[in-house]
Amino acid sequence: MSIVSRGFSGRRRPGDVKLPPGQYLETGFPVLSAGPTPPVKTATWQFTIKTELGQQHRWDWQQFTSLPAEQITTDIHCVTKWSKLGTHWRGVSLDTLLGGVRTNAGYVMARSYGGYTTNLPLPDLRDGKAWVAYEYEGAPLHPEHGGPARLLVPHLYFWKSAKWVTGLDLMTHDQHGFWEELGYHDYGDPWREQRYQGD
Ligand SMILES: Nc1nc2c(c(=O)[nH]1)N[C@H]1C(S)=C(S)[C@@H](COP(=O)(O)O)O[C@H]1N2
Ligand SMILES: [Mo]
Repeated sequence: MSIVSRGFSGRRRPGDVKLPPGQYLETGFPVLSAGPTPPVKTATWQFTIKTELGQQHRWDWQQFTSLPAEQITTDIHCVTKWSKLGTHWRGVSLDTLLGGVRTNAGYVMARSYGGYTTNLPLPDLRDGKAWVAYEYEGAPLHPEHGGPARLLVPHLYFWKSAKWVTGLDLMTHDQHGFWEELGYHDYGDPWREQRYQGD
C-alpha cells in the first residue's frame, strides 16, 4: 500500500489540468461556424436516422424531447486549439436513438440544417460516448452553438459535433464530411493530435 497523496479533494485545480497536446484553456465559449446560423424552428425540426438499406427512423421535436435525457459534464476540444473544461449539457444518448435501429453499417455521416456534414465511425456514437444535445449550462442551446439541437461527441475534436444536426446516414463505407474533405483528419482524436489527414 502506498502513502502517496492523491491531492486535496480529487477535484481538478487550475494547476493540474491536463489538456490534449497543443491545446490551451478557454474560459469563454467561442462560436465556430463555417457559414451563417441556419434558422431552425422546433415546430418543423426533424431528426432522421437512415440505415444503409434506406430504412428511416424519424423523430419530431415533441417525440425527441420526450425521450429519456441525460446530464453530461464533459471537456471539449476544438481543432483551432481551445479546450473548455467541465461543460454541462442535456441531451439524448445516441444509444437511445440507435436502440431500435437494425444496421450492419460501420460509419455515419452526420447531416445538419445548412448543409454541414461530418463523418464518424458508428462505434464512436455508442456506449455512452455521444448525444444529441439540446441544453447547455441549463438553458436551451443557443442557435449560434447549434440550437435547437447538436451532436455532442466530446472524445473527438469538436468539428465532429455537428451543430443543427438533423440526421445520421448510416454507411457501410467511410466517406468524408465537410472538413474532412478539406483535409482535416478522418477520425480526429485530440489526445493523439489528429488534426489533419496524415497526423
Ligand atoms: N453545422 C455545423 N456544425 C459545426 C460547425 C459548423 O460550421 N457547422 N463547426 C464545427 C466546429 S469546427 C467546431 S469547433 C464546433 C464549434 O461549436 P461552437 O460554435 O458551439 O463552439 O462546431 C462544429 N460543428
Ligand atoms: Mo473547430
